[in-house]
Amino acid sequence: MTVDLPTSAKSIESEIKQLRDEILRHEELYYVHDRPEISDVEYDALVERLRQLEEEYPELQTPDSPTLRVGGKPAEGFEQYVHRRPMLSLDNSYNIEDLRAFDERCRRLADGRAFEYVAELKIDGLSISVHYEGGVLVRGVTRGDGRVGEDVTQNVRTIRSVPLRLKVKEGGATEVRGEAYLSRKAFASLNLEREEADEPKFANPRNAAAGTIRQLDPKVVARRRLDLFAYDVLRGERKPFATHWEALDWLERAGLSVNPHRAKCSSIEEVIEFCNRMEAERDRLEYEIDGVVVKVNSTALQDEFGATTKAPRWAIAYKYPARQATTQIENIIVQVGRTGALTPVAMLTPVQLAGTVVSRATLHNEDEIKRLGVKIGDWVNIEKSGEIIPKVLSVVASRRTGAEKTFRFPRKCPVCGGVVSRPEGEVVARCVAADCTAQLKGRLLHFASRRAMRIEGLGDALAEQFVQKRMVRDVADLYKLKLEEVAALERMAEKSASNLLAQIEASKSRDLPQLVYGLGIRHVGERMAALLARTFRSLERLAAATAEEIDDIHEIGLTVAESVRDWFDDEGNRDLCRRLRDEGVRTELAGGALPAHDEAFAGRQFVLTGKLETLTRDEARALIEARGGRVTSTVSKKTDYIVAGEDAGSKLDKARALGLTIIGEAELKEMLG
Ligand code: 0OX
Repeated sequence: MTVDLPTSAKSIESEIKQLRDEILRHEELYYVHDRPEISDVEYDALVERLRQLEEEYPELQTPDSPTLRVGGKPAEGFEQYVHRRPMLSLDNSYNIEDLRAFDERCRRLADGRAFEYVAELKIDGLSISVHYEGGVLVRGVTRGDGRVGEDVTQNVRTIRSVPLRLKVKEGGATEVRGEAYLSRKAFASLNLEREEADEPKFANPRNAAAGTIRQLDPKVVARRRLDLFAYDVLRGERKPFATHWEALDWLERAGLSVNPHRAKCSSIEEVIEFCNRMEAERDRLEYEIDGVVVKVNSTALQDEFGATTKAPRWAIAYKYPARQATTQIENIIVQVGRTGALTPVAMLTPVQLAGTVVSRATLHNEDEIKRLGVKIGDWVNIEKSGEIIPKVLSVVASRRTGAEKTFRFPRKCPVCGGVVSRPEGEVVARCVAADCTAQLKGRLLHFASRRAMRIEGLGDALAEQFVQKRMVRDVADLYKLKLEEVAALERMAEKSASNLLAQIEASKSRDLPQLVYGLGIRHVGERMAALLARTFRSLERLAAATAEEIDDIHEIGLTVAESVRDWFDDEGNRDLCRRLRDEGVRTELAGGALPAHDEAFAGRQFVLTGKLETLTRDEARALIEARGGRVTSTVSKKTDYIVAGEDAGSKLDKARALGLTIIGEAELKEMLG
């Protein structure tokens, strides 16, 4: 599209085009080729610059602009979409005999004609169809029941390995099908975040991917970093290539990510070899797979073989042996974590599973026990996937004897007998007793953990004794422990007691982010703690901050802000902070004194408004923050400087009304030196 514009605007148009091409090139390098040339920060800066230009010149925005990857508003729900050609599922095979039987049927159907197979990985995600019109992404749809899916276009746009414009010339309608998935890394970091935020974790990457694609807020989807491996292409309802192999090549040329582990095989023996080879590789891959998909290469033969209502006759999934086992539940216990959350755990008759002996499996929560209908004494299927704790999948109903006992979820804390509360709409039940020893033990262990105050040697057994013997009532008491009393504990020699005290002493100089994280404030994980610490620079200042001031921090939302405020509003917690400081625990951010001219910034609040001449808002923010200043979005009496650019609006008026110091970009730059 060309737009008639005056010459200066023409140069804007060319800048926009250049930026767009540059961004697309970096996206492809990063997401498709895994070979980034620039840092995330540089990439974000490019996208931000483009977003600003497009905001100013909306007529220059194009439907394939990378800025469209995020920015959509949360959806109300998803529209249904009828697939032009059904998205079939796959017949499964679990052993080599099944594969040979599949081969025999194919050979019978081919009736003497020679043919090849393509073997490719079966990615453990969910199938998605992506529609392009004239090469531009117009729609993304879930598989649904195969006939009708849901329109999740906004979410599919956030997948960086899905190009918004195909790299090859394409007229008309093209449909790309593929498997959307979360890499192990993205899954682990998502679950870590959820754990820190006290939200239920996803059981595996597939569930996480499925939950993510149906998220109503595309911004949430964008953060979770879904990926997609393409495995099929259609034009209209037809397959445009003579072979599947060529289709995969074309997809790659079109800029999609196609899984590199694939093989053209001229016999089922070669397919079997591929299956075995990849099984050995399986755990080294960056994503989870559940087997291999075997497809007849020739699309003409595929059409001839046809499909049942459910699955094509020309393809089969060879599933790897599951990481599942069957065993008996001997008991169900309920653990109480540091936040008071009650987690039911099945104690199992030990069973060998994927290389380890498993004797417990999580039942997550009360609703999960109901959903599974599980009783004590039941035989159950359990699953272990990746690094996560084994979980109970289902009850083997046929093995019931009638002797199984119904499990009653406790109404009182199993450790302290305190009140258990489960607010409406929440799945997690919590002990709300302030003096619950299980919570205290959990808090001690969290405080002492490696990423918090790193007190080596303070493990489960010791924490248990400290709590039971009432030697420690909160984390500050750790700093009051005496050598004699620690040495007198079970299995404690003088030497290890003095080592422990040395560790506790050393923990006093951990930096503020570790301390804030160690306090175990709900919703404050490691990253949030670091942001809070770097912004407020001392525990005292953080304790005095209003929820609004905390919410003003870029990347921190209201839930966290309110949770922090609530925590510090508690008199007991404030007292705890005072005692920590009195014991000599560092409550100021380390990093040395700031250079003299930074006094102008340290601890000062800035508000940016209007359009600055040369700096973007993000650049100005970064420069101010680097000097220890703080950028907030609301003008208040506490604002030290308001930096006003062109077209500054109501914030400037408010600043004038409050008599605040108003500066321009030039003065800001002068301050920055
Ligand atoms: C996967 C995958 C899924 C086409 C014909 C029926 C299934 N999970 O990686 N599906 C297909 O193929 C469709 N291929 C795959 N690789």
